[in-house]
Amino acid sequence: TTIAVIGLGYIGLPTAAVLATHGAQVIGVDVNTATVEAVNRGEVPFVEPDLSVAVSGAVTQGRLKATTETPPADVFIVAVPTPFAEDYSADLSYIDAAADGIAPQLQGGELIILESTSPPGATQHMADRILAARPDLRVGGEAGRNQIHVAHCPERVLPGRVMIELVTNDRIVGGLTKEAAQRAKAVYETFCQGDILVTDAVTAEMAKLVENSFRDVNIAFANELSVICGKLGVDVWELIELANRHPRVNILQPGPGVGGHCIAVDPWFIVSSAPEEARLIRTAREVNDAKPGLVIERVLEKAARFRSPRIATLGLAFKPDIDDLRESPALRIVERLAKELPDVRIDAVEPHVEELPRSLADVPNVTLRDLDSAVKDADIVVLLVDHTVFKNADRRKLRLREKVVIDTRGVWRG
Ligand code: SAJ
Repeated sequence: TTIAVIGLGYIGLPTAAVLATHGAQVIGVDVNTATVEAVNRGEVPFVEPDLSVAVSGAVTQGRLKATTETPPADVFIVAVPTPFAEDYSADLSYIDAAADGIAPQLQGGELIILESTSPPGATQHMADRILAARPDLRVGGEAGRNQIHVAHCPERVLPGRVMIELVTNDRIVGGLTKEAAQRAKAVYETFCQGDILVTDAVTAEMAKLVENSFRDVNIAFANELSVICGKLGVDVWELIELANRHPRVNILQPGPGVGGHCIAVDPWFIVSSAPEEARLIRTAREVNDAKPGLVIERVLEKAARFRSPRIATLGLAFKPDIDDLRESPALRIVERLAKELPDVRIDAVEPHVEELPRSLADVPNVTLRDLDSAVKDADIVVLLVDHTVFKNADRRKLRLREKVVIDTRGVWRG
């Protein structure tokens, strides 16, 4: 079988590599020529444990190659970004571009799988777009040469564990037709050890969005508790620890906001497709999005007590022990603090990166420094990410008692 994987990003490239390692002939397609060239050299343009070995192995064996033009194939897997537009609806332009590339290559009989996280109806939308370009083809109906098969199979892997979770997670496969779902199931069975659960396309689209909304709503509950506790003078982390001793209570951890490219985005796809009904999901998003602003207010309040304060901010990543700064509340907080306090020196500590991201690189009052020296010089220490190195730091040596400490993750309690 020849499989074309459209989009060689965080999901497409690992999927292409895993398919190739399990016997398929895989052609990766990406608009970015630098990505295509890197893959053809057997290299990976981003950090993901164990991915490099898989890609270089597949390329050396001649099972994986990359190109900028969509080739003919038996199976097409679309793994392109679906960002949200300004009105919070999904921007389907990358899916449209992928469909436009696939349409002219079809001969009938192919299977097209959408893997990108999508709003309800996107799989049907992609099929409609292909059929508009190819009125000689059809989806469903009697079996025949001019029939194509379209399915949705959302990815659910956790960044940092992609190569493991691709193989071990259960997968949901939703077909526009039953036959499409069965064919897609057969593709994933070649490498997936988890259960493959078959449904229709819209249910599969919703399943992915609902998983991430579930987490978002639960984090919002913890974040709202932290604001209430701030007002009442209660230690929110102690409160949660105690409440979680109840056998049916499991509250998540509050923090400076919710980051990443999934949990902070996907709930909006549900809200924009049912704006009147999705009240709790919308409010949870708003609660979580308000959190960085509340942290900033607290820092400004403390800073006003000093004549010329110096601030150390700990962490820029969107979650612990990774180098991923995309949609990171910590990064946003540092950017805004630097703007609000142009005369204050801010020392940003992020042990997982070697240089400041572009948005901070030219900001004159922000410097990337190591933990010890940044804290030593600081009047105010703001902990934004619960990296293990911060948790394990020797607090006495850092003389934290002499500083104003704002610990948004509760790692330095007690
Ligand atoms: N967070 C908290 N408190 C918590 C847990 C998380 O504030 O108790 C914050 C984190 O700091 C981070 C954000 O939430 O800023 C999201 O982190 P995460 O670890 O919950 O999730 P992601 O974004 O890395 O990956 C999620 C996963 N989805 C679920 O767990 C339901 C993953 O399985 C999905 O594949 C991924 O989204 C995706 O691609 O959709």
